[in-house]
Amino acid sequence: MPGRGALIVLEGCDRVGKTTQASKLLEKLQHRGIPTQLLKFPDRSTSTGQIINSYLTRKMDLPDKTVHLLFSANRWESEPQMKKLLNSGVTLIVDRYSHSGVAFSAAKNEMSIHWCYQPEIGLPKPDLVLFLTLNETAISKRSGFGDERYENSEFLKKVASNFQRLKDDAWKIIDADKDIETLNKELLLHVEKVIESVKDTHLSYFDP
Ligand code: NYM
Repeated sequence: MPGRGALIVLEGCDRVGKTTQASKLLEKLQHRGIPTQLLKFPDRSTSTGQIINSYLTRKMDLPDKTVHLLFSANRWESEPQMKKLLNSGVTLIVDRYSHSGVAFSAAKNEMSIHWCYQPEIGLPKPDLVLFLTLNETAISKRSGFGDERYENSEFLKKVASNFQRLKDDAWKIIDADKDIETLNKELLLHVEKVIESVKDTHLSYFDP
């Protein structure tokens, strides 16, 4: 029995390099023969994902709580497949997950962190959250915002402070102000250690 795969999540504010790092991790793990798949939330290809995409690109308005629950439903759509893959030994590298869900929605002031967390209860809990950070000067040197909702500095400051309140033992805070390869090597060390340490354990779930 190969044991179960690890649930590894990349989190952090916009433009810190999560997507680039996630695909590099996938490439390296697969190259080493470790069964791995990449997931990204929101998954804009599903039925809920298409509504979320219309909302983010300002083609549609929706009440804040509705959108929050849609982001969560978008994760629940993948939950059966995630469980199946993890339990069959596939490691999942996930670009944003429940923590983005809570940190972004709670930054709107309409909903508390506690309220935002409730629909996440029961989803598979990450074995490792790689939280990438960048100081303001480094962020300003990277390519600019698009025009999706949430892409403004004031809002993202609130998101960043919410993220700080969500940290737990599974988190590694990583300074992302490094070249792509150096950063990837650092992440890979954490990822390989976790893959090894969880393989004979049960998957855990977000609890109340
Ligand atoms: N976002 C992402 C949320 O507001 N809630 C969520 O649950 C998730 C997963 O969507 N600004 C926000 C964060 C981003 C936006 O994500 C789109 P991306 O990674 O830029 O496609």
